[in-house]
Amino acid sequence: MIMYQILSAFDIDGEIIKSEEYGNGHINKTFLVTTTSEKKYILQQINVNVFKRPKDVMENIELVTNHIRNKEANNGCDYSRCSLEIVNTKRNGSYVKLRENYWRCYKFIHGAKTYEKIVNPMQLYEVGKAIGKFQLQLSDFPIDQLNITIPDFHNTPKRYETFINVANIDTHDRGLDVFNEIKFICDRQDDMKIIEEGLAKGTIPTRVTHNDTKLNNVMIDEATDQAICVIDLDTVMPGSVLYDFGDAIRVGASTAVEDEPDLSKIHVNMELFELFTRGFLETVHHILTPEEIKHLVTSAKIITLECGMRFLTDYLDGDQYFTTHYENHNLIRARAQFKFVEEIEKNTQKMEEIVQKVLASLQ
Ligand code: ADP
Ligand code: GN1
Ligand code: MG
Repeated sequence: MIMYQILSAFDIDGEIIKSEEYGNGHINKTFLVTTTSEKKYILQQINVNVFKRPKDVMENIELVTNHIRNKEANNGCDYSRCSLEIVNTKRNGSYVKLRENYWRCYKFIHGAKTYEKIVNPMQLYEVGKAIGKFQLQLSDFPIDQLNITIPDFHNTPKRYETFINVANIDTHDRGLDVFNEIKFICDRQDDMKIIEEGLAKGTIPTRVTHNDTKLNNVMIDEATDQAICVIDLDTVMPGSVLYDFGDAIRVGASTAVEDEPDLSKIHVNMELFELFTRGFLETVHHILTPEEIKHLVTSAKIITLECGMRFLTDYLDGDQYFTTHYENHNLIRARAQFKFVEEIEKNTQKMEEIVQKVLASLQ
């Protein structure tokens, strides 16, 4: 059987008891594998439609997780929980190719879980600290060693170009129904350039960044609610720390889930925004430049707009990129993002004041 064949390629302990689909990621196919040993494993089929070169992805993950572990070893961290841990194949590789599919295996991070929406506000303070810590852990990582796993991943102006092309071709005849959403995006075209222009000019530093810091990519301890580590390292690449701040706000500080169909439920939760900002800035304020600090709130708007635009692009393109669970799922997701953008626009000044208040308390 295929699952046995795949799992038997990896150096795992015990016999397989069961394998079940797991988590709510939009990209890879994830399975939780239970064995007769006390260890559990995460088995993933890497999405090659998204990651054209799985080898590059795995090279990055090996480098980054080793770097984090070496650093944390001196801080007495729990080896099995401070980062993802790749389970090698019996031939000492980090992944296996079987019938054109690529598979990898991680040790299951025990005693922790991910959330679609937080249940205790302090969790978001912890998530802010974890995302800041990830930045510090990799601040001395040799950036040139990283493979570019998805070119122009957060190049929002390029994403806009792609969106316009897809909307113009409209292969699935869906464009007429989303005129308002298309207009919403076009009206904000100028806002999209800020981070990319800053990176290009060098006014915003290029750093090693995670690039996918939504809430369900952070493991939270089940007993203490502390954030243990950031997972889903497929898109660790050179970028701006603003993407990591903004994307965490997009989901973490919302009053609703990412695909909430009832737009009246979607607002910025100011308490959560403050808690995340506090956790994050407490950890990294000393390394951030004034230009980065200036754009923190804007970054949440840009990345939410970008994400909504990507969902809408995929909707117009026939739902080929993101995993969807029902018809129109990408459209619902896109609309929810645009509502969150509007909410940020309404509350920009309040959010800026919170950033300044948190910074002042750290001087
Ligand atoms: P995707 O790229 O599809 O988002 P992820 O790598 O984020 O896939 O994994 C999907 C989910 O599986 C995560 O949100 C998390 O709940 C769970 N998960 C992934 N890796 C581990 C791990 N090593 N230990 C425990 N849970 C994990
Ligand atoms: C995807 O893999 P996952 O579900 O953590 C996507 C992110 C989006 C996010 C939106 C490689 O993240 O860029 O922001 O969905 N990952 C990739 O929920 O495209
Ligand atoms: Mg994920």
